[in-house]
Amino acid sequence: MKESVLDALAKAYELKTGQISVNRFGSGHIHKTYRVDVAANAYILQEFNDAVFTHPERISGNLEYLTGQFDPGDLPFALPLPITNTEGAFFTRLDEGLYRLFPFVGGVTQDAVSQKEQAKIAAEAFARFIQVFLHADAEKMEDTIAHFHDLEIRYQQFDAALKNPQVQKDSDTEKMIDYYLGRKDLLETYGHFRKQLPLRVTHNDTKINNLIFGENLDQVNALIDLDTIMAGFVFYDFGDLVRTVACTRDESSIEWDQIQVDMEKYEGLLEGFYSILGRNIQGEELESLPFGGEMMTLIMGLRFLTDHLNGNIYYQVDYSEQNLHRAKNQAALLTALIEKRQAINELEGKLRKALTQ
Ligand code: GN1
Ligand code: MG
Repeated sequence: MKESVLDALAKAYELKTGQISVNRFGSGHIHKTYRVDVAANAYILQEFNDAVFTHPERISGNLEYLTGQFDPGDLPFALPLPITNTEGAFFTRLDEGLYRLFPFVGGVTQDAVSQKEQAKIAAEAFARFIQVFLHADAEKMEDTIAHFHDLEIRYQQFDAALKNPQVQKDSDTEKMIDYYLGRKDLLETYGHFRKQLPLRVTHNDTKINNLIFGENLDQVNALIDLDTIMAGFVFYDFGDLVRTVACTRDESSIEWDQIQVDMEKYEGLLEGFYSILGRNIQGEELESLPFGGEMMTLIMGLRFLTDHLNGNIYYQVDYSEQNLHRAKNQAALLTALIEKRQAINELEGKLRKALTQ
């Protein structure tokens, strides 16, 4: 990062002067994230991706609305908001781009969990987030990315990319295209739940590395990546957890034949969600959760493949085939989830029944 940028930011946030060190941090696919150490203070600095989030003011508006809707003491973990600059704003615009600064929260982030108990703790945290805003008016939230989890629109974007691909369609790509076209049947269930279920305030990016765990992995210190908080369905948040927790390999793995559903961790997720939300939301919302696992895996795979066809214009990649590989990974997980659909539904039914006994 350029020294002039650092100097301007240090002024904008009135940082103490002294030795500054800046290092790339985390594994997010959208913003560029750094850990900044100044004197004895640590921060997270983000070069904000405003090609993806074209309305940063909506993020600020949503967070300001939510701040008035809860007492931080109601949650057993932090929701770290950006630090305001000298003008009182969450974002700082420089010629080089848009930046923001967060307090650094210590702890551990992981791309996968190692046992059921941790899956349960993760699910409890995201369920508490939904619970604390159940009384808020989800309609007051603005879409920070239009149609973010809209499966119909994501298929339309995929179809558009297919008509005008920016890469050679090799046989691997063709296979993936056929795979995702073949999953359009999930649109029907999606349409059904969308008509039936209420909109809630949801996080919408509940992948496991958006939690900061305590050193012993037995508690959550903070829930981060708050840009996609907007109105959504409960099954979105449960589904993204399934996608990143209840699987035997993480999202970046290329060991396709090792990708399976981990039923024990799946059970941990259901237990965690139900222990917090089981009595607060509707029966059909609970029933929709297993569908969320399939749907969120499908939509991510579809988005990765669409980006591959578009020439990697959305997600950060380390190599040119990475989005295709991510799509292949998600396809393997989706296949495994569909194969286990009956067993998963039985598990969900059993836990839902236990709530009423
Ligand atoms: C992106 O920023 P990050 O890496 O937490 C993406 C999510 C995807 C995820 C896949 C704004 O999240 O929707 O689930 O990558 N965020 C946005 O890993 O597109
Ligand atoms: Mg993230």
